[in-house]
Amino acid sequence: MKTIFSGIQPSGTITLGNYIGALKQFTELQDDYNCYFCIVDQHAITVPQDRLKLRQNIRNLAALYIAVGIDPKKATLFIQSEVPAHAQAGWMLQCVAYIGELERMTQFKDKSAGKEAVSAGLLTYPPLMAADILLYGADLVPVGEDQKQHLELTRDLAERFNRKYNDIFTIPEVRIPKAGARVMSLQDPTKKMSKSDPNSKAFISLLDDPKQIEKKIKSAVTDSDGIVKYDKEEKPGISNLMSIYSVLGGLSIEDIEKRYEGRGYGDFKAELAEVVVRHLEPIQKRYYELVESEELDHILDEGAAKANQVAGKMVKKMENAMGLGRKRK
Ligand code: ATP
Ligand code: LTN
Repeated sequence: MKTIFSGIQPSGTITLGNYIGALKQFTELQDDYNCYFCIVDQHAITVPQDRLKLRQNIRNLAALYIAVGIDPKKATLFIQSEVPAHAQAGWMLQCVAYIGELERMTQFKDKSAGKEAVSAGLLTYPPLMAADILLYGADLVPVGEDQKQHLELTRDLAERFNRKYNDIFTIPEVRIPKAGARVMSLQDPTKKMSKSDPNSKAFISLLDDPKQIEKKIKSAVTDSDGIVKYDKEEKPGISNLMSIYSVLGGLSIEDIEKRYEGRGYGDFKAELAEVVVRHLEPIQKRYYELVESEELDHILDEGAAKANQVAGKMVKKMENAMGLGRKRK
């Protein structure tokens, strides 16, 4: 069985973008792959976080992973900071990465733009991400399109390490979903929907209640011609809403165009809100059962134990390859 690794930052409430771009794919893959799904809290502290909120977000994200359908019997679910191998391997890979290539990452450029105090961690984020993936020998990494560049760098670092030290890493492939790889902001359809957007109208959280969902969809920015037609360039707002409809409502884009022919955006938006609410209802129910439960702690304890075992072995291999520490039998 091939191995999959992916991670989500506990940096806010999970959005429809995270769900369509990442979580939903995960549930479809767990039957056919040996899966590791990680709550990457060490990545989240590359930008300022409130400690109490971070703690809560970690728990919420763990509960959401399971609420959307990740089965802990099939997949390993764990918290990054509970597996020290990530920080260890991250450091070693920082020493393999070049500053120049890290400075070229668009996520670094976006997140550091205009900021006075930028943490060194924001720059060295990709080697930590590479560590996450390489520690488990992942063959495949399902992510949204925004992470493609980080995956390319991961492959470069793995190849460089294999060449320079010892051939120990599997070179991972990226897996981008066909539909919904990039869900856009509801307020600015040229920007990706992001859970750390300061304007909460820009995203739908998986935990929003029906009223909030309806409101946010109603106030989503579209054009003014009132024709429900998919055209990403000329009509990015309505096209984004149509993509969401298509993925969650199970209709093709053509079917949606036919269905709303001659009807305005009002009708379309009202029905899209219904589709989203219906899709999220069972997820939210399961989430509230889980979030404060002991069951969740058991799952995370078991996940960390399994991950520590696998990742600890790879750290030893890396240290051996680089000549760190003492020789052991
Ligand atoms: P932040 O706003 O804190 O940077 P984020 O919302 O971009 O966070 P991440 O934790 O960085 O989310 O990403 C988790 C996963 O969700 C990744 O696989 C990422 O590619 C995917 N993802 C994030 N936003 C979107 C989006 N708008 N459309 C599709 N996939 C997305
Ligand atoms: N960088 C990713 C989160 C992330 C990740 C990973 C994704 C950290 N480590 C390993 C896949 C595999 C993000 O910002 N979305």
